[in-house]
Amino acid sequence: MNISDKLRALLHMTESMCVLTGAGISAESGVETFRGSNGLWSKLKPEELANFDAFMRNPELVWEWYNYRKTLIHDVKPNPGHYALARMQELVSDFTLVTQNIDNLHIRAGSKNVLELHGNIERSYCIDCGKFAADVEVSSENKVPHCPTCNGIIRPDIVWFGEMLPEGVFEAAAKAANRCELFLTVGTSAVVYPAASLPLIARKNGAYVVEINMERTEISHNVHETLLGKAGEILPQLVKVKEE
Ligand code: BV8
Repeated sequence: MNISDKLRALLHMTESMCVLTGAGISAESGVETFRGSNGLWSKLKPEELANFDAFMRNPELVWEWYNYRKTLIHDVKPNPGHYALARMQELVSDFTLVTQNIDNLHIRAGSKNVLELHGNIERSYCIDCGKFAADVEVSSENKVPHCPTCNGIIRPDIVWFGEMLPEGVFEAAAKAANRCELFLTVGTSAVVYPAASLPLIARKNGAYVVEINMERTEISHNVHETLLGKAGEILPQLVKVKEE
């Protein structure tokens, strides 16, 4: 994959970068994406599971699904794409990493102050008193965890469809997109809002917007460059250029 002169020059000089990641960056760790041919949503409909009504109708089923995903995630490791972004954060003074992923792999790779737009599968909270629950154990005996303080139902700390994003997180991400010189959108199909509006905010602010994906997406016509390939192979090359 050859890096354009424009991107090479920008990588050398920029001190303000914002990166948005989606499920594609975790694909090489073995975590299924959502909308790929054998992705998670090909078997399930988001409306069936990833929404509050579905949870209240059948908390056991939704917890079973998240518990299953949690065990999958505990068995995988960050890949070179995650590590490259953690390294890039050390090289760029104003660096913001925004993720739609809930798999905690950026944090495990060493990235700091990650803006988690859709929550994190390692966190849960009580829907009645709001208290955060430490790592909840879901088992055949305890299919729906309850709050030790008020006995309310505990839910995964994940943003479901139709739910607001965590207070202030999207606003911080939009600010970073609005001031950065270089914006990377990595491994996302860019169909979920408001996350998918971030590359467009960056473009409007005059940032150079680069998409890294295995295929073209909904916003490919709106970015300056699309680098087709694996995030785990392309991102380390961008770090190498930055370190030149
Ligand atoms: C909200 C949590 C305000 C669950 C998720 C109509 C039009 C526009 C918007 C809407 C609309 N109707 C409703 C909305 C809003 C809705 C939305 O955007 N819907 C879409 C689907 C139309 N958004 C919301 O509801 C959001 N909240 O708007 O609040 C509000 C409040 C009340 C009422 C109205 C509005 C909340 C959105 C959060 C939803 N939660 N998941 C869970 O994860 O279990 S979304 C889900 O999709 C995941 O979180 C995921 O992060 C996200 C995006 O998916 P991607 O990460 O992009 O993954 P995908 O599989 O799609 O793509 C992977 C890509 O990687 C592919 O392009 C592939 O080619 C590429 N790839 C694969 N391998 C590699 C690779 N790339 C590089 N290297 C590789 N190796």
